[in-house]
Amino acid sequence: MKITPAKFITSVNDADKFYRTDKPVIAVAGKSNVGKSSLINMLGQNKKLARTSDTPGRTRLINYFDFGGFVLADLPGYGYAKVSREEKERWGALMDEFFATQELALVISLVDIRHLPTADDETMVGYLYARALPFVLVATKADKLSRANVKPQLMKIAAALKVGIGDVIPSSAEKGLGRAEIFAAIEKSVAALKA
Ligand SMILES: Nc1nc2c(ncn2[C@@H]2O[C@H](COP(=O)(O)OP(=O)(O)OP(=O)(O)O)[C@@H](O)[C@H]2O)c(=O)[nH]1
Ligand SMILES: [Mg+2]
Repeated sequence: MKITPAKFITSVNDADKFYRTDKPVIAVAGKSNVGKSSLINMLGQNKKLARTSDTPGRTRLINYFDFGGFVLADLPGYGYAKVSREEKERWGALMDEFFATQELALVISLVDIRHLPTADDETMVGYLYARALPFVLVATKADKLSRANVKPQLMKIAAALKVGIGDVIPSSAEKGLGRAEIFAAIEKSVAALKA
């Protein structure tokens, strides 16, 4: 697959405006502050591609990025306590529309490697199963754990989400860890789409 320098395409907050393309679309999902935008920047090797923030809830829109052979959609995070009920409902409606109408090659579902998955993480993965969407789990911020703790923590996360340990890719946006494995999962999903 040809990988060209990644480029921002558009931001949308409305189902009418979901980006339509012939390229495979891959969504990046996860709770607020888990590191979705940072992961996209790591994959694109450009720290200015997607806006990251220490403040959770930074990405409120769906942001699309062109990676040449595919398009990544940076989804607004879930589980951010400080948003109003209306905002949560708006988020839920937008996500339902997104998963119902945007054709996806893969969902990259992120969890924080330091913690057991939250109830919202479990809901997200359950939703992916229910919709029979192809997905891969990425455990972010692996640089924050000691090396010895990575594998035991991956096992706990895999068990909680009822997937095999091979289905959880450890990553670190800081260190560039997991980049090759994530690209391999993307390539596989794109190939499956064409088969
Ligand atoms: N140490 C470390 N910090 C990370 C990593 N990935 C993200 N962060 C930090 O975590 C914070 C949140 O990262 P973002 O990429 O903005 O998270 P997000 O999931 O896009 O958040 P929202 O857009 O608010 O949903 C920032 O302070 C990042 O620098 C990582 O792999 N290692
Ligand atoms: Mg973000």
